[in-house]
Amino acid sequence: MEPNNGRSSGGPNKRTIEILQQMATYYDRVGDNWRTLAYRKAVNALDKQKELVATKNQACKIYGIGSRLADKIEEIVSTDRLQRLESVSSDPNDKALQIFMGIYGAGLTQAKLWMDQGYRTLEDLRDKATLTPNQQIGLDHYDDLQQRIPRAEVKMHGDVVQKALLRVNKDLEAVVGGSYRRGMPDSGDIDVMIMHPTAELAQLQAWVFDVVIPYLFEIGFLKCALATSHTSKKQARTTPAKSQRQEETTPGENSIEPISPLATGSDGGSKFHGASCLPDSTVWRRIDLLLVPACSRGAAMIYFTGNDIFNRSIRLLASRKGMRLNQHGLYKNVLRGPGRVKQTEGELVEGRDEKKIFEILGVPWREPEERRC
Ligand code: DCP
Ligand code: MG
Ligand code: MN
Repeated sequence: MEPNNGRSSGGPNKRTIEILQQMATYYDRVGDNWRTLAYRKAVNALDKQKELVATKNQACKIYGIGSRLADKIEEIVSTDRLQRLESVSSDPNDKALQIFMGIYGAGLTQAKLWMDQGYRTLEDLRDKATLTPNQQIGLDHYDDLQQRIPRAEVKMHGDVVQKALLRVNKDLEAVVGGSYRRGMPDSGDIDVMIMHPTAELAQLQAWVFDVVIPYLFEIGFLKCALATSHTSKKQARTTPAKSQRQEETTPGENSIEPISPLATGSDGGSKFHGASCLPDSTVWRRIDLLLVPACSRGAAMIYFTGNDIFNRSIRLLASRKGMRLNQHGLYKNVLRGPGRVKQTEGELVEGRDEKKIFEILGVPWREPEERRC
């Protein structure tokens, strides 16, 4: 197995990947899920090619690349540029929109609203707009929160959480998931799963929400809560751009439930979103804590390791086999009505063991580093 950190390897299609990646980022920003997915799939597919893919014909033969994308690949290779990308990135309104959407907590809708009110720059917002407390934080820490976090620093944030957990119970564990667990050299945020060999959710909530999080605020590590499933709905409504997108479905994949990380049901909450800062630093980072009951450790590991595309495909596969996979477990005998809409929860087949879930689904085990699509 070749070690691959999930970033483009610098192979023969490096330049094409670079440009397609920028298109994916653009579509992601403007909330076009379907194109984002198509571009990301093409990036992943190209990254695996050992030779330069130069023509439409060659590109079309690759699984994961459709004919329109194949056209774009040919354009990039033959002209070293992509007109579509240049037109989107030179439109001043689009630039303002992208800047606004870069504010943590502001999605497309909010960004458009600001545009409609005549604002075009961050200074406009600072001076003239009425912002929610979270938007204010997003604006004040705009540059920090935009930056990717180096792997070593992600680990240090995880270590702070781990230390705080040990003060409460010696078996509590902080496992850093997300892009970090997939081996990426840097991350957009810090995703920490909080687990214990036997504790169920209520116990974890008591430890984490009542003791650990207040302590982490006290020592100045946690700076603010941005949205948490534990607090009132009102606070959780300031939804980060990422999760807004998660709630939408993609054409052709509407048979799986949208992945909604803030969904709580009646469990009283199992997530905390906020910002954290290391003792000797002034840079605020985005941090997500996920409380994982012992019975769903494996399912949560899969969910919180991602990536999102891998999660979609493994969930779709489960649903095709009459099962259902979510962050709590793998369920069978799920009754589905028209449009494959779920009608019953089904019976839990496996939740604890990540490998067993793969096995039951008949999916060969994939190391986190390989979970890219
Ligand atoms: N997740 C998902 N579907 C989504 C969003 C997230 O299944 N739409 C899961 C998979 C992700 C994990 O949650 O890996 C953490 O989400 P992040 O948004 O933090 O994404 P990553 O950690 O993968 O990437 P980044 O480096 O941008 O944080
Ligand atoms: Mg992450
Ligand atoms: Mn996250």
